Amino acid sequence: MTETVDVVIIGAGFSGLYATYRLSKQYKVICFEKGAGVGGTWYWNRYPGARVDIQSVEYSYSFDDDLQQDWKWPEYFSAQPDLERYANHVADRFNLREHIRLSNAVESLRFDAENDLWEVRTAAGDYVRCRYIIAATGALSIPNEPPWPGREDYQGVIYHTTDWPREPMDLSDKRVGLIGTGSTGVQAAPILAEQAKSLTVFQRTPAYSMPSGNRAMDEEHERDWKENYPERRKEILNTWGTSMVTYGEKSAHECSEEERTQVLEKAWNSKSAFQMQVAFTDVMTDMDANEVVAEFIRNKIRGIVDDPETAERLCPKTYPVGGKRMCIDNGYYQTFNRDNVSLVDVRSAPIVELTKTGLRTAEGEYDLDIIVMATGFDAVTGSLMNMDVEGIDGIKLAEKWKEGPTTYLGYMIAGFPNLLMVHGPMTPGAQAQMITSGEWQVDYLAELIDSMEADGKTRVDTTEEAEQWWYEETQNVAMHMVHRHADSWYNAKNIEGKKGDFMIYVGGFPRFTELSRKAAENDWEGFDLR
Ligand code: N01
Repeated sequence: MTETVDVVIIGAGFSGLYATYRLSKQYKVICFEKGAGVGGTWYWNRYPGARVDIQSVEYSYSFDDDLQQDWKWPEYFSAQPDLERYANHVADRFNLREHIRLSNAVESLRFDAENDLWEVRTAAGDYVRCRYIIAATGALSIPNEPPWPGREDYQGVIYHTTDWPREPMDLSDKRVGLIGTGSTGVQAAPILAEQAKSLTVFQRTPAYSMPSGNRAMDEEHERDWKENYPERRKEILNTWGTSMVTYGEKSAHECSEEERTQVLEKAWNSKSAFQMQVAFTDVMTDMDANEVVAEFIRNKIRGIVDDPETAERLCPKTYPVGGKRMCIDNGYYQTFNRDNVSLVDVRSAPIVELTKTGLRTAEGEYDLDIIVMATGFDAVTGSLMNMDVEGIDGIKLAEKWKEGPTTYLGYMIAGFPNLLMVHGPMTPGAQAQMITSGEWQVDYLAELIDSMEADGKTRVDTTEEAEQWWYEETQNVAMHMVHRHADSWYNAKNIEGKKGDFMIYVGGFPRFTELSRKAAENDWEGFDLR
């Protein structure tokens, strides 16, 4: 028998869980989840050291005051098990499991234009028809594994960080190779170094990272947040990255050397990587101002790492601070002072192939028992592109997006009516704290659905003109920001062969929400309602 529901939600990560909560109050909802548990990112990413890089008092749901008052975070920056526990608690507390089907990946979506219904087919054989799809598929779900030759010859074990096994592993007699030094590699390195016999870090581009200052939650801090949640949550929505910062009031050029150091020392100890980006008014728009911050961080690295040559190799010099997601670490640079850790530069001598016993770079061979790929993700579009999605007139999403994604405000794709996205391409993505910005987007989409229902509309699409406007806004805003000088997953330049347009909106969350609200208030301008 064919099931028909109002809304199918794809993904039971933090946004999908909230969408399930929000929409199941009024509508018949099914949420399909590929994993065997809820939590999305925090279900899959269980590599050693996996931990959130925003304080948990902020990186948490705001939709239910009892929840935010009751829940106790054991540390300032929660580790993966605590975040997964939180996701499970939310699923249980709000009875969401009755709507969620685990281990059930959506394989295809087909729009039936005669009836304004989507046909959803899943790996477990479910076939469901629904009026709306909410794709909460996550920006970072499809692993990027560079196709080095020789993989089948390698006799050790390879793990991408997102597929780390659930069972504990004894690494004490293992020679581990870690490829990649983005946020993931920077978190994994210190723990792998402690656990493994040896750790070789293969670095192509060094990261900017600052200390998290993580520690057990202190009662005073927790009480302060819990007493002030309503105002703080509101304030957060008005910050560039939906995370609490204190905006610098002066340009870096207006400050004396002494003032600059004072401001930057404070930012360095602030427990927020976004703080470094707003320490002066022009860090994210002026390359010279940015260089002041960059050199401050390089000097910190030089001060931490004992071997001057290694320190210099760890210093990022080819792109601006904040151009890629800045990292926040628990002893990353200190790791390179250990006797069992070495750093290999694979920019000057790239990895050529995997061998029977390890890997070969252009300069030498490395024997490794385990290779950890912290090589990032086919970000933003990967998960939707992996499904067979067919819109009006048989148009395939893979075909439409083959040169790169286009969307209207990140929520909709022209020709794919009633398919709504959270954290879709050209939303602020990880340039905003994902739980809060996800809640905001879900509320916005729920408002759209509610208004359609109230007006008796059955179809919402967008137009190519609206997509073109948003494309230009997204690319233009990036041209005013230092992001344009960095290759990263924000502009798809982390994956060979991609066009390199910005897939992340870097104009800040307040501007994104302002434009979204303006569209809603102008009778859903840019949305084509029928
Ligand atoms: O991925 P990345 P990530 N040869 O793409 C390297 C979020 N996150 O998983 O820079 C050699 O940033 C690549 O080198 P290069 C956060 O939003 C959050 O680390 O391309 N190296 C780079 O060093 C983050 O931005 C949290 O030159 C290769 C690394 O692999 C996002 O996830 C924790 C290579 C990939 O870095 C992604 O972070 C973790 C090759 N062929 C992640 N290909 C928290 O909240 C790639 N690399 C804590």
